[in-house]
Amino acid sequence: MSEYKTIDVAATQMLDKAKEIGFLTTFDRAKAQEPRCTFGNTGICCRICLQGPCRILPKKPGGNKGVCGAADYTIVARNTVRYIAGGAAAHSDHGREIAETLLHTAEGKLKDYQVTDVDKLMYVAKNIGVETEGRDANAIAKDVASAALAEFGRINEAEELTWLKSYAPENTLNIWRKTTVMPSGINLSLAKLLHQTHVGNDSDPVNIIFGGLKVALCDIDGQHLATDLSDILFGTGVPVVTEANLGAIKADKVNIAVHGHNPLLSQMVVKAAKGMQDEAKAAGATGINLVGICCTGNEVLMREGVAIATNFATQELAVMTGAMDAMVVDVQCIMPSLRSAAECFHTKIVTTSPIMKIPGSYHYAFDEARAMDSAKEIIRLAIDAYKARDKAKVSIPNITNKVVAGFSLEAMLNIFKKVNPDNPIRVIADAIESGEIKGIAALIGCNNLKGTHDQNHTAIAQELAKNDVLLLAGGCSAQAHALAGMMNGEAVQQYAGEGLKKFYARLNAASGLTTDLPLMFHMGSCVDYSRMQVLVNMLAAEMGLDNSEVPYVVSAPEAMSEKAVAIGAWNVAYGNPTHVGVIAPTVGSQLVNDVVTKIAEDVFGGYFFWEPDAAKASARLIDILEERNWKNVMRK
Ligand code: NFS
Ligand code: SF4
Repeated sequence: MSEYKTIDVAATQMLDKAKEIGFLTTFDRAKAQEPRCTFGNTGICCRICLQGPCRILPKKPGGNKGVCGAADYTIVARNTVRYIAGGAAAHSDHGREIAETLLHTAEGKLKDYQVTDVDKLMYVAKNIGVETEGRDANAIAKDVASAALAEFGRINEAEELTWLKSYAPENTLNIWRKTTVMPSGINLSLAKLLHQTHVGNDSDPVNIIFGGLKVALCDIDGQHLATDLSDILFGTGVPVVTEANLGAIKADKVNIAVHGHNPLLSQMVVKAAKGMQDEAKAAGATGINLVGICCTGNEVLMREGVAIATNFATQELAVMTGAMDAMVVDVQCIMPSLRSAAECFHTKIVTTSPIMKIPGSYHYAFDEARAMDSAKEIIRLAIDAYKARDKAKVSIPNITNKVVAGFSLEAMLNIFKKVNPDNPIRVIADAIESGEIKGIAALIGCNNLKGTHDQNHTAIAQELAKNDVLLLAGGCSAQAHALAGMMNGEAVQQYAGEGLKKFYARLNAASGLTTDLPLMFHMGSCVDYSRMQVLVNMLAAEMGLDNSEVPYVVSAPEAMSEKAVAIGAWNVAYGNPTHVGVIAPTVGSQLVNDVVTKIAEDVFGGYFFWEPDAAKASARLIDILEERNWKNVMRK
């Protein structure tokens, strides 16, 4: 067992190296933060106005409320929904950038981008009600992009968000309408929520939570349009075989990591690199090697088969190899400490977004109008850096694992089609109804060093697989499985129960792929989680169930970011039982905690539960699936 809080062997080697050179990593910093302040940890610290911070001190006369009189439930509810606001802002702003790029592409203003996936364009256009008959792709793309952009500025509260309305089942929509959480505009809902939680405004915890859920639904709306429009611009993922872990960094190559979330730049870097191998060779390397970290990594993995270097908690360790020439970052989940790590080596950290700069790092303002040239210039920076690489400082863990990824919903349905050409989604419905598999679990979310890096991700996946649960994965969770060698057909043989093995055998026999299907279907980045929800919606329709009756659960064993909170919240609103592996800062108010873990189920069918122990969490997830199956049988 590693002396560090990680199960990853490559990470352990690099943590040893960090220790040797005296670099304090996020693992050291996580330790230094312990013990945490109980007020903050349980959510009963309020800093919403300058009279704060106010803490709830129940035993002190006058201390059981904040200076303004806010009770624990108000403080906890406000803090929680402000996380959701941060997450929804990040996801939807990402979506807005993609939408603007598609619009400008369709208008012929951006020469380096084009409509790549016309089938997806048609599918999306039809879903959201854009006319396609006899129109050319750019005209349709322009309307689709405009419809996406209209989601942001709409202020007529009688109208509803287009993506939500077009994809969610009628029953679910009606629950949202009845509970007044159905949003009309993304910006409006975000502004309203910040207003609602201002000092001296709403103190009703339930009303505040409903405001938060409305914004969480904006989160999935922004996510969903980001996915749809990224697919249109860059293509929809198809199965790819590649590798994962730090061994994907190559000593003889110019290594460039793309890190962050937005594919607008990383896609260009991948494209540009293909034509620049000779420049790398002229500098003495054998070529250019691209690797991915976090969700930008997932985006280019899905569409281009780029290898995964590592996930969130271990991003600094990619620099520790001494062979990372440039790390090109865009937005979100990028540790500011990368810059200090880079100082130990020759690595260039290149920030590219006007809202994401790191003092002391190299800022290259990415310009979509000259995207290809920008990408080339960034690659040249890396090639220059390579020339300054000190070979004596290079040590790359010799660890990689085979990865089979690229499972957009379209790619999955194409495989199911080989088994059931008329009704592909029936393939899963049959397997559930016959008891071959217990249901589906989505393994999602971040790393959180309150626990051990990747331990619960992998442990829960293994336990669920053993119990015949079909696994979907995304985000840093998917990367955890990939790093650990679980995202391939061999892992099915090693971990799956008999039922799940049979299910896979049937798919493998028909799939026509050159490799066996992996233990979990990697559906993309966190912004792509709508792919999972659309699958559940289809399954509900096929099985004649409400969304909240489908044997489907969600697990974020190491949730960390505000985005993860927003994602969890819309999953609950969609009817999905949602496990979070860290104790949420809602426990400081019994009332709020009960609302999100119990009462939510009566209203939406979905609810949260907090469970840091992998064995207990797995057992509960399996119980939930069994209970839903049992109820569905009884209903017939
Ligand atoms: Ni999701 Fe992906 Fe990772 Fe968490 Fe961050 S990269 S968007 S937020 S840490 S899974
Ligand atoms: Fe304190 Fe109220 Fe201000 Fe919060 S809003 S910091 S509880 S006075």
